[in-house]
Amino acid sequence: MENELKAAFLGMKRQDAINIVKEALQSNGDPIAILKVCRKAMEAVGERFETGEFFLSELIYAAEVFKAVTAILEPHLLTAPGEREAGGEVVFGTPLGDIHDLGKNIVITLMRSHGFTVHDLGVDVQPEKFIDQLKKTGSPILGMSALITPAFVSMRETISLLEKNGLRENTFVIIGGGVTTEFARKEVGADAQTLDPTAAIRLCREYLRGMPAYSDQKPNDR
Ligand code: B12
Repeated sequence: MENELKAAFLGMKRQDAINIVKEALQSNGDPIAILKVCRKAMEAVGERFETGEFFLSELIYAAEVFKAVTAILEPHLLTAPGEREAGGEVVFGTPLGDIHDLGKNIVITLMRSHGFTVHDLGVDVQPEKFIDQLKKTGSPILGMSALITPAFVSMRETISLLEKNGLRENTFVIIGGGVTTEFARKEVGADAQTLDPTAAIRLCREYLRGMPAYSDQKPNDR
């Protein structure tokens, strides 16, 4: 499936990609694993862009193919309402200078389906806007998604502004998105970094469990 899906993305074959994902789901494929394969295929598209083989138009079209397959995957990724645990509030966005949002939207969808209340600020978000929203909502978690390296500067600025506003100590900052790494996490001063939405949910829950307002949840609520 992996090679076929990659070929469909690289060949800009939207319908092929849709069919492959549908078939994989029908044969009980794990939707998270299928999502990972799609992400890898997008990486391959990015590599061709980097080498000059693809242009911006291909990136745009690949994004459309990705949206089409995630629309099919989404219902399989969601938790049934009855199975939802209470989650915390999260302020989320793509930092200033960056307009990528496909990964951000997936993580937000999954977090909401796992009971989190997510305030999505969209893309190209000014550091001040993140701070204002954190103050307004009292959210204990800030999620930032970055796909281009210049976004590291705005993430760093946002975290500095958190410090200046006395919010840093009580805010769990988690970052993700294709270009982020553990090294980047340290550089920008975030608390956690992952590319895996399931791990992101686990990390946020672990953080909330350590907070007085949330730590009285029963162990089987987790
Ligand atoms: C699609 C795409 C675009 C689309 C975006 C459409 C959209 N609505 O998002 C468009 C065409 C708009 C675009 C534009 C540009 N792009 Co672009 N793009 C890509 C591409 C091919 C795929 C990105 C993607 O959506 N992947 C799929 C998603 C699902 O993966 P993901 O975001 O990593 O998300 C997953 C995880 O990271 C995680 N996650 C995501 N966010 C978060 C947040 C948190 C808190 C957590 C915990 C987890 C998490 O969850 C997701 C689930 O799997 C990448 C290639 C690549 N290697 O990624 C280049 C890439 C990111 N783009 C690149 C570039 C250079 C650009 C442009 C500058 C091109 C140009 N000359 O104009 C512009 C940037 C404009 C700007 N100011 O932002 C470069 C960046 C290089 C760099 N290191 O800076 C890349 C890497 C391509 C390359 N190899 O050269 N792009």
